[in-house]
Amino acid sequence: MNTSTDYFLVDEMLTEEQRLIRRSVRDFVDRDIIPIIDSYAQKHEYIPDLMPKLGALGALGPYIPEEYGGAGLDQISYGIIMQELERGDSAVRSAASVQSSLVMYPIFTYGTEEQKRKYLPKLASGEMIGCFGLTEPNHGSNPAGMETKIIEKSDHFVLNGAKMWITNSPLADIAVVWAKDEQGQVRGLIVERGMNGFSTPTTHNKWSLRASATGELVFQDVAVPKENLFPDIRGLKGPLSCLNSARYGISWGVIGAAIHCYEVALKYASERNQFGKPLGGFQLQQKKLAEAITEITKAQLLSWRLGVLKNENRATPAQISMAKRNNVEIAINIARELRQMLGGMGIMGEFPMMRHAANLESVITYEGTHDIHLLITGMDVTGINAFG
Ligand code: TGC
Ligand code: FAD
Repeated sequence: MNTSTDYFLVDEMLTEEQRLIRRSVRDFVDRDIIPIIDSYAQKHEYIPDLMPKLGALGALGPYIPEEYGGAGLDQISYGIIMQELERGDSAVRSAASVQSSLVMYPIFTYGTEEQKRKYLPKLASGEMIGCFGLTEPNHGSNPAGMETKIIEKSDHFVLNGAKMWITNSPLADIAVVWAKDEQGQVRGLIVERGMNGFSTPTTHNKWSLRASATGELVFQDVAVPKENLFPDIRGLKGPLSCLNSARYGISWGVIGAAIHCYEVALKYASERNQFGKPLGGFQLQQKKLAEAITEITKAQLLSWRLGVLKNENRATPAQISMAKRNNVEIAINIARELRQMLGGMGIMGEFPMMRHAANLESVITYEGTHDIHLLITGMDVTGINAFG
């Protein structure tokens, strides 16, 4: 019996440091997440103190330089961390990837030196929690239509508008917010909890990512000091460049969810007998397992190669879209197929398939829907924009 989830020995392409990182994050997830995650997901509650624990692990802003509190790691290390966290739960990976790719990345890339020194070390340790506001009630796939606005005054901007579906918003100390200025250009700014007119209502009743805190960002004449603006980045490429980093991390993350489902199903197949033999002895069940490990293997190779290109600054947005789209699709299919393999037990909280499958419904929707990523690939190969 070959129980490896690394069928093509991707491990051998990792450095010693990357293997150590994987080990330490996997140990953390096995010890601190897997035993409790079902209960938090069932209660629809966020795991308390998750962010400081992720900070202590080095999982927040892993590729941000050490002088700003990050771990100064490469992109493959970042991907491996996301994979191992999502083996626990997509909500845990979401919390880490929003903080890393959507909050620390823009502050590091577009922020002033003062902004970097003020926010990055606390975000890296998990003492401070951040969120990212791009999506609005009327503008999801098409963020260019955003209505949130800033108006310039002498020493501050007045911010009005609303963001919706924002991961971490109910817990956040700061929000990286994208809004249009009076010239209609998209600008980025840091809004702090406690600013008058800023509130973060929680979104209740999700059937997916139940251990993730999701909410809105509401701005009613919020006075944001001028020093909180990202000074030089203008246009949609500001937020979209952050999505490149997060989507790349998701391409790795979802492999972790698929691996967890596969590990559990393979074990179950050898232990559960029907018709006098283990489930694993039936061709139909072998098909499910064989196809799952094949797709996991292909996804691992895709993300590893994308990580190499990212390390060399050569990964294109279209390549990232392809990897995010492919890997989320294989992961959600694996979760659904392998749930069936457990029969009735597959619907129970003791087993992770339903939770992973339900989580992956969000993952296939956020950071660009499955359709949007297909259209990005379509536009790349034909040169024709089919969005409008
Ligand atoms: P378009 O005209 O194509 O581009 C506008 C400008 O942006 C540049 N650009 C990019 N730059 C960097 N990275 C990318 N991926 C980029 N894609 C485009 C482009 O070159 C152009 O630059 P310039 O200098 O000419 O101004 O833009 P469009 O309005 O036609 O929209 C394109 C489209 C539809 C692909 C884009 O808007 C899109 O990706 N839509 C999906 C929206 C989305 O993904 N939202 C995610 C919200 S955040 C989230 O979901 C977090 S979940 C977190 C969690 O819990 O883990
Ligand atoms: P819509 O854009 O209304 O799309 C509806 C359907 O129409 C989709 O199937 C879509 O594929 C399809 N569609 C849209 N346009 C086209 C087209 N041109 N051609 C063909 N089909 C099309 N956003 C943030 O800014 N920050 C966050 O932290 C964040 N976290 C999230 C957490 C969760 C749990 C969820 C569910 C979402 C989160 N989002 C976040 C928002 C997410 O990015 C959006 O939900 C997503 O981009 C889709 O937007 P929408 O929901 O408005 O769907």
